[in-house]
Amino acid sequence: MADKRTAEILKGARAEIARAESSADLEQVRVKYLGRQGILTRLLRSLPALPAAERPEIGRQANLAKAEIETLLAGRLADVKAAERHRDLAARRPDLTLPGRRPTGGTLHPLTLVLDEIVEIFLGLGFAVAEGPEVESDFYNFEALNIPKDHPARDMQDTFYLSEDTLLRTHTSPVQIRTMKAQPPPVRIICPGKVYRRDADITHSPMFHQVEGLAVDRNISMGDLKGTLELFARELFGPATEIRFRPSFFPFTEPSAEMDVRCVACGGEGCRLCKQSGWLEILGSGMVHPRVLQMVGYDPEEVTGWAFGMGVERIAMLKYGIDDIRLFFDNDLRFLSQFSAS
Ligand code: 2NL
Repeated sequence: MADKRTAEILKGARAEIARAESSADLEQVRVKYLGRQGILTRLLRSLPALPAAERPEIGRQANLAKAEIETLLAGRLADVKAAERHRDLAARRPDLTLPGRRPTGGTLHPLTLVLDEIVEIFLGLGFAVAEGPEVESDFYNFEALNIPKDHPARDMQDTFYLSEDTLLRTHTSPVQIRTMKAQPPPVRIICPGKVYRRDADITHSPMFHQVEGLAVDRNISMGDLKGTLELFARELFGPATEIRFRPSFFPFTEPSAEMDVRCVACGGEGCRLCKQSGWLEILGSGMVHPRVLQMVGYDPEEVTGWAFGMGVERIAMLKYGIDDIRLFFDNDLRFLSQFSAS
């Protein structure tokens, strides 16, 4: 025979569990029936006071009721939690109208910027760009440039040799030799590219960049050289840039001259950058040595020419006030991202 009180309690609990909308509601129901002062708890606690004949059956039914309520609470709690999660997700829909994260744009390497600028100036003057191999023969790198066998530049100390006769070019002059051997005068070219020397400190890198220029034609004079390079300096460093030429020596030019520009840091006052001289050396140049012209099959009685060479790293360091050449090759974006075309 079903106990009326247990049946009532169970009926009430089933209805309340079914109505519960949240985990908080369910907790209230649990406390009401199964808590320390809960209705069913109190019934179970009062069993010992019942007549011995009724005690087992009422106890059995009360325990069954307790088990059912626990099962119903757990089941409903799972449903309610799932519903709560759905409501939460619906309330936090992602905003599909938010703009995306923009990819950061790259910048040109400072050496590329300076190299391009130098090349553009000479393209504007009617020069053509010529390129050639970085692995060269002794002939193109030294012999054809009138650099004798015992010259210090040929030393193992300064040149990367791959074999007795092959090496990494130490300047871009071999490109000019190749161009002259391949075509008759006139020639007006610039040769940008990588060159290699066994040297490494804050102003020297074992690989660096050079731009050399060459003009060969009838009646080419030192005056053409000075005028061209003065114009170049004013395009690169500004229209008021002062220049000066100093006598120098290279085996492949005679006469030879180095060109200085007014110190970009102090304007000529004298400072650390220009070592108190007020001037910065930016390139070497000269009239192409007659023996070099002969070696490529040109007649030095028919044509004359001039040539120059400059280090791109050195120009970039002066232009941007960079004091350590290694910054160009460390690939540190904190350094590289500071340069942009202007
Ligand atoms: C420097 C000096 C120079 C040349 C390079 C040259 C090339 C040929 C013939 C004659 Cl094919 N000369 N190049 C001439 C004078 C100077 O470079 O300080 N470079 C960083």
